[in-house]
Amino acid sequence: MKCRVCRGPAVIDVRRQNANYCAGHFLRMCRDQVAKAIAEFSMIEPGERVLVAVSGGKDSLACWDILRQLGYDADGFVIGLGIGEYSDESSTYAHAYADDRGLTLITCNLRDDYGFDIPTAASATRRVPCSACGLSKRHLFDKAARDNGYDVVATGHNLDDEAAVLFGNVLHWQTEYLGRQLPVLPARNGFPRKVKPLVRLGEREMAAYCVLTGIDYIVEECPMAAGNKHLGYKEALNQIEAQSPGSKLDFYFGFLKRASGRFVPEAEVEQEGLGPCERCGAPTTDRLCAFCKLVERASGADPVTLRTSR
Ligand code: Q46
Ligand code: ZN
Ligand code: ZN
Repeated sequence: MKCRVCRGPAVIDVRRQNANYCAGHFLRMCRDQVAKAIAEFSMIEPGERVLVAVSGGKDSLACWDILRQLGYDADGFVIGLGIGEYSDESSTYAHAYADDRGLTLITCNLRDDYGFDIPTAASATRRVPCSACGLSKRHLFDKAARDNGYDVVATGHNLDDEAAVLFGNVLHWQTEYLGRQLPVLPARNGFPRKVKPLVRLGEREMAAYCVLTGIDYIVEECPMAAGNKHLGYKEALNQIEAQSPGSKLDFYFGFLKRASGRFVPEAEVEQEGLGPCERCGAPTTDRLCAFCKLVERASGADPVTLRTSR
């Protein structure tokens, strides 16, 4: 196996590109792909301040690392979700990455700051944990960016994530989601732009990026993800990709190029009639936003202890 660029010994193959790379050229390819995505979708302008939503996993830490390598002014933000040992351990990795490099990591803790955690929220709302979790994360990322003067929030969603979400949305024809499934969501109502700089890179490449650059990350998956549909969609797409490398990239980028615009009007209808939440100012169609309603319901509930098999 020889590196596509220098013909030296390769350490990784990227089947989608039909190419092998040595460590140095692999890392350069990752940075180039992020730079390409940023330019292609006008994600970040020079001089803008970026807040990276960090979980302690490979994708968000690699995203933060690559943005800094590319010269962006990027700080991190981590939320203590209260998902048992998993959350404690993930936060430790996020802090270690920031401390080792002298970087700024803003923190927030659901239990300390809002009086609930994800297992308790899931039980109080009788909905799947990822629903309360995703809602809380989106709200708190926005708030942290707004409170601290960041222009852009970057998340570590990679090509595998985006292709799987698209697959789920197409399978059920969730057209209002399809209109919003873009690598960039523009700023609105005083909230920052949201960007996904890793959309051109896969999960396996992000793991390799971390290993090759010595970034320690939490390898375990969130215990509350077990059985969620997203994982099933990822597996299905992995099977297709194994038989036909490049399918995920074609699926997602083909959608962006040829179809996503058709669904934008439906997503815009959703945005109409938004006013500020009475309590926190976040955009909502109701008196209180979904996060403030969640805080009301979950903070009064008895704490649920997470049982894990670990
Ligand atoms: S942390 Fe939260 Fe994820 Fe765990 S509960 Fe679901 S959304 S799976 S990225
Ligand atoms: Zn090389
Ligand atoms: Zn609110």
